[in-house]
Amino acid sequence: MNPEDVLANKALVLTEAQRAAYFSDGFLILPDYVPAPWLHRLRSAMTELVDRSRHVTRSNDIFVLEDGHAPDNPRLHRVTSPQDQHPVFWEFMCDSVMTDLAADVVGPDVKFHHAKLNVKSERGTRGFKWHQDIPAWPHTDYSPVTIGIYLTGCDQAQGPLSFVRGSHLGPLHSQYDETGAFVVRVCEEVVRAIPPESIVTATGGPGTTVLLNCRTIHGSQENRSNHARPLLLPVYSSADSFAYTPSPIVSQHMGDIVRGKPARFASFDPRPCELPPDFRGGYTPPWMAQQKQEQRSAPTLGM
Ligand SMILES: O=C(O)CCC(=O)C(=O)O
Repeated sequence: MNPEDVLANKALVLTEAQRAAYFSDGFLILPDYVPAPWLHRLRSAMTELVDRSRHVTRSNDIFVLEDGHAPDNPRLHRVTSPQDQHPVFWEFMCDSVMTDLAADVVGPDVKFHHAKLNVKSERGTRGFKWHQDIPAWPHTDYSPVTIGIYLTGCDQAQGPLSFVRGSHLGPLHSQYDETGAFVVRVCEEVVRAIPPESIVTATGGPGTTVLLNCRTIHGSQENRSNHARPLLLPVYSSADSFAYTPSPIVSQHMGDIVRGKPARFASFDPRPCELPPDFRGGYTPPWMAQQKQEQRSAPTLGM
């Protein structure tokens, strides 16, 4: 569904000014949005999953481990598809606290695509270079929105998300490097052209929530603090927006309608999107692809 049709529906939880800001900036930050009882349940569920990871020795389809991970010191980069691992996450992703918010920016009929929980353990978990999301999971239009929830809050030292204001209205940049590797980052030439004044960083208390359009350039830095930075990241789209490549992250819930009704016709946006590699052959999490690229080339500037 295109933004004009979304805006023809009355907003449910956002003000019209907030919706206008989302569509003009490509992101929106909502301080302390998720209520404390939900945060409590989500953090308990996360603790259970972190406990499950203690005896995992290599990254796998569920847990992406960080350097130093050990049974007595679990260090996680990510839990992939947490909604498939613990029922509380799926209950939350289907609750109106999420689906009404998604509806305000994708329209009343909302479809779930995938989710991850970027735990980003303390003291050294890597950042994520500047990138755009949609080339990893192209859709027939650009309605997909990632809703990011800081489960315990995030300060400047914890590697918060940063966004380039208005970049969703510009071009989609290649996420491949010069060797043809899909590294999920834009090249240095693009990074150098980012006006510093257009960069906005999302910090905030527990429950602070960000809405991120799938075309917006964003990234994050290393977590240098003594605290993990758990960020839950469900992705939704309009029901009439369809992914047309195999997803890098799979879920039993992919394609579920979590609000409203299924579409009978697809929505199309003619702006082109570079295709990702065929993930049926395997998926390298972005940090690993970026790390391999850095090992191949000299250190670079930027995130
Ligand atoms: O967790 C982070 O710091 C970055 C996440 C991100 O940019 C993404 O998942 O697209």
